[in-house]
Amino acid sequence: MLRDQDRIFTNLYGQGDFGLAGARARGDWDGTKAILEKGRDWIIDETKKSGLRGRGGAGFSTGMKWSFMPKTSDRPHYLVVNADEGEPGTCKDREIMRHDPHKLVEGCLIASFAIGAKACYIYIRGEFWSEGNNLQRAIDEAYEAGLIGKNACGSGWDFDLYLHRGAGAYICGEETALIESIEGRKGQPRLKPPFPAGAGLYGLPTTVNNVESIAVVPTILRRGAEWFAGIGRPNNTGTKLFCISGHVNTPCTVEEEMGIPLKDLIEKHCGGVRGGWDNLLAVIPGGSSVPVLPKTTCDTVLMDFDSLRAERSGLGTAAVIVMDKSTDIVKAIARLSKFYMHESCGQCTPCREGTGWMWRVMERMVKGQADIGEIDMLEEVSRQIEGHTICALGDAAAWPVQGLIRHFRPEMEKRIRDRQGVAAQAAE
Ligand code: L3W
Ligand code: SF4
Repeated sequence: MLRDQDRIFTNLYGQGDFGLAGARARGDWDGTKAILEKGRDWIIDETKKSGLRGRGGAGFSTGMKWSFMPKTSDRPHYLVVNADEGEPGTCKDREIMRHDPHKLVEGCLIASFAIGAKACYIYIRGEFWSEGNNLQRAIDEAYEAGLIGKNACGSGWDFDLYLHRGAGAYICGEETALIESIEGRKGQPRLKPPFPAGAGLYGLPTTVNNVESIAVVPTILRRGAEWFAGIGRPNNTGTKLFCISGHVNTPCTVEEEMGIPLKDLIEKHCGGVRGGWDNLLAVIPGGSSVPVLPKTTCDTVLMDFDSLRAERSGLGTAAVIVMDKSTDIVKAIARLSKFYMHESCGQCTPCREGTGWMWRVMERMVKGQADIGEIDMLEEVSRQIEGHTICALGDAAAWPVQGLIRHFRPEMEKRIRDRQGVAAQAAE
């Protein structure tokens, strides 16, 4: 369990003032100038040493990503913060922006300085209206206090921060679609490479990071990389926000150490599974894009990138969706198929056609109106989508279906057999 003194987002539950006075009382903006004076290389090295891996889903090393930015360049560089948080089940970045926006603003300054960016755009999900207002207030306060703007914190570095509100498209959470959207175009992902570090916003070197990744940086640099690296497990370090929803007694967003057992997370912070642990059917451990896990795996699995990958699922956004035995698991995954079909931007054929195809077959699976052989065909189609599209939405649509077939095939077959039995009886 994470010790209280190791929590970064101590005021997550609205106990504190989210404004500048409250933030300063919690230690934010303390010694920021001194951090900047240590220089870009120090900030990047320290972030690498901390082991911080991106909190938006992919788990890519944050320090490494920053090091991809050109070291010397006469062209503008940009930091873009992904605050779109569209992944179903995910509500952790919302908590940061609602209760602790100054941590993000300070992180934006430090990260931008490290990558040589004098401007940063925070792309916030349009539905986060009041969170956007809190964040804008924090930005305004930081300008007024001289913490950002010209000669930010007295460091000699000029830095501007802009809030950009999105308009409700899930795909705009994909980093290159997000960049297109800021540029005023339809949010459609770009082919990678080039990665944003080479050609991003307005074709210029850009780093895109998740809100949580940026908001933890000031504390890491103040307390030291070793402190952060000492929490969690090797290659899976630090504290992490988990958002737990579904069939638990008290759904919540909580900060814990990376690698906490899933069972502890649910029992200690959410009052347990509705009806008790034995009433658990399955858990989606990282937002709707990662494969579902059956109870037997949930009994022992650890909540970190590598442990969940070893179980052929993923930490994703650490949005834990708990389903008890009352859940129609085939219907639940079919609903996700509908979501991905709806959110596909339609650029590439495997995703545009495949997501619709999977959804239609899944709908028939829900009703048992399918042949047993179609389960294999469904799996085969999901494999045709996975890895054959421009962006990860294709994978995200394929993986939940694959997870369902891997762990709940008997349930799918039984449904088809039951339906065939009813039809045969009716025909007699
Ligand atoms: C330069 C290279 N940069 C990789 C950068 C790349 C990106 C980051 C990770 O997908 C996942 C996805 C969703 N030179 C580089 C390089 N980069 N190689 O590193 O890249 P990548 O391609 O591994 O992932 P991605 O496209 O960022 C993100 C999953 O997240 N997800 C849902 C996300 C939803 C949210 C939300 O609501 N907040 O984030 C859940 O699992 O499926 O697998 O920056 O440019 N050689
Ligand atoms: Fe668009 Fe889907 Fe292709 Fe991504 S995978 S670019 S969402 S069609």
